[in-house]
Formats: sequence, C-alpha cells, structure tokens
Amino acid sequence: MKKAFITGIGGQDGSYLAEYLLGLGYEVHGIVRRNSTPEHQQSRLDGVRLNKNLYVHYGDLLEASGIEKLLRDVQPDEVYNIAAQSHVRISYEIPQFTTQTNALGIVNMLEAVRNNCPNARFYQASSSEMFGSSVDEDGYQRETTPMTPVSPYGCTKVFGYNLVRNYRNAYKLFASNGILFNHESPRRGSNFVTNKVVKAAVRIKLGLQDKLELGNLDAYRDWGHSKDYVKAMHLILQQDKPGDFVVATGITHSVGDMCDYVFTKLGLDYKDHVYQNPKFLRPEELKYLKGDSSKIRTLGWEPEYTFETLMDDMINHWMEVYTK
Ligand code: F7E
Repeated sequence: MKKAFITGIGGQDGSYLAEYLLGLGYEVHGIVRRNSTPEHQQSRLDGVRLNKNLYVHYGDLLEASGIEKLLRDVQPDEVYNIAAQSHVRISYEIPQFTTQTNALGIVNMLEAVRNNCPNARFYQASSSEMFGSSVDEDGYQRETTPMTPVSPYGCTKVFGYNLVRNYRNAYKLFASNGILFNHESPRRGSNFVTNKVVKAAVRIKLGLQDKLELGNLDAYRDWGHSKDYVKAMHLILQQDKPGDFVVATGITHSVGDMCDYVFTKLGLDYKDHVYQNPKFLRPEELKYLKGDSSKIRTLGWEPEYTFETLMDDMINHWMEVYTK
C-alpha cells in the first residue's frame, strides 16, 4: 500500500486529493493546524472521515520539528505540499505571515524530506500567480514564460518553485512543481471570486440579499475544477523523472463574463446587483491568465469539467445549501 502525506489536507485541493488517493488504495496522512473551531476546519473531509486509511495529524509548515517527526514516522512514498496562505489580496495585508508560511514553509518541507525520507516523491503547489505580468506573444503562459510576480503571494511562490528545482538538482530529490492556474469547486473558500459570486447570486435569486460588492471585473482568469487538478498532481508524481508542469484549461474569461454567466443562469442580470467596492481592489493586479498545458496533456491529463459545468456545479451546491 502506497503512503501519501498531504499538507493542507483540510483545504479544497487537499480534501479532493485525499479522496482521490484513498480511492486509488493509498494510506493517506495529512496535517491540519489547530484552531478553535475544529469541526469547521475539517468539514471538507466529512466524506472520508471514517476511512480507516486516513490519518489526520496536527501540524504546521512552520513547526519544523513536528514535520520532521511525522515524515520520519510515516515514511511516505509521496509528499504533496499544498498548504499555504493562498489568498492573493490578503497577502498584501499579511505579507510577513504569507512569506513565512509559503517560503520558509517550503524550506522546512524540503529539508524534512531530505533528512527523513529522501526517496519520497515531492509535489509543490506552484501557481500561475508566479507569471504576474508576463504573457507570451501568442497570449498564453507556459513552463518557459518569464516569472514577474505582482503580489507578495506570487513572490513567495516563485521562491518555492525555485527551491524545488534547486533541491532537485543539488540533492537529486524527486521534486516537481505543478504550476496550477485558478481552480475552483463548491469547496472553494467564499472569499475567492468564483464562490463569492455564485453564493451571492444564489442568495439574491432566493431573496436573501440584494447586492454584491466586488473589486476588478476586468481581470481574466483561466478557471478549471479542483477535482480535475488534483488528478494532475498525482500524475506529475508518477513520471519517470521530476519536472515542472503547467495545469490549465487554456480558456480564459473575465470576472465580468463569469458574473454574467452565473447571474444569467439564475435568470438575473448581474448589472442590477453588482457594485464595485475599492476595498476589494489589489494594490497591483494580475490582469490576464491563460495557460498552455500541452506538456501535461502529452502525459494523458485532460480536464473533464468545462468553465460552464464548473460554474453549474457551484450553483447547484449553493442552491442545495439554501433550499434544503
Ligand atoms: O481572484 C478579481 C481579483 O481571489 C480572481 C488563488 O487560488 O488563483 C487564486 O488567486 C480575480 C482577481 O483568485 C473580487 O482581483 C474581483 O483578478 O479568486 P481570486 P486569484 O487572486 O487569481 C491562483 C492561481 C493562486 O495560486 C491563488 O492561491 O478576481 N476579483 N473582485 C476579486 N477577487 C476576490 N477574491 N474578491 C473580489 O471581491
């Protein structure tokens, strides 16, 4: 039985990845941070909580000795580093915490692997936010696109990406980067734009609220489904050699277009309800993302969800929440 270790197992990606790996017959270990509402923190794992092959431990990327001990005890075959302070706008409000968690955290993880389970395969959750203002001439970002991040979060992710490559070369670790473009689902935190819009649109439809305040409607994002993207994470670690892989749909929509799709689907006009509040603007905005994922597609990865079926999944989720 293969063993996997997942940081951030309580999050959107961590919980879908845990479900996927348990389904493949893995023993799955993961860490969650202690907080005062433990029920809520682990609610995304409800579907697999009773699985006898799931082990959830307390831990934190910044608690290096705890990570070292867990990896020494568990001896995983695969380590997925998905934990992060992942909210881009909030990274401007708490840049030091974001840097500690996302940058020092990856040093702690790579050192723990190197010292305790050097044969484990290591996956790092790298991000399209690393590209920042860079777009290739044909309008895509790909593995070779320069990285010019435009947020504290993006800068920390470039650090992690580079350190993974460094440890791969210097210590011959099997360490790979998945450069994932935005990926969403009903489990997405509702302060990220897709779930914020869908949840509010459903509430407006049901008469529970009247308006929605957003920031920049003109930014473009390449949105896929988290369920598809966790399969790519696993695939990346099944290759003969480590490497860096863009994971994206190749289709981009503006935030305004996304609002239009969601509100129209509910029989509403978003222009009657959406207002701009400068509080949701970012000091520097990443304007345009569209990923070329040809490299991972040659390995057999293909997303099952489209932008439309992704949004429909989220609409159905919130409809159920508010009408059951
Ligand atoms: O924003 C605009 C906002 O917060 C998307 C993370 O998973 O993907 C995610 O980062 C766009 C931006 O995601 C609101 O300005 C407008 O242009 O959903 P988001 P993100 O910043 O792209 C990357 C790949 C990651 O790695 C990150 O961890 O939507 N926008 N109005 C808004 N965004 C939010 N959150 N809230 C608004 O009211």
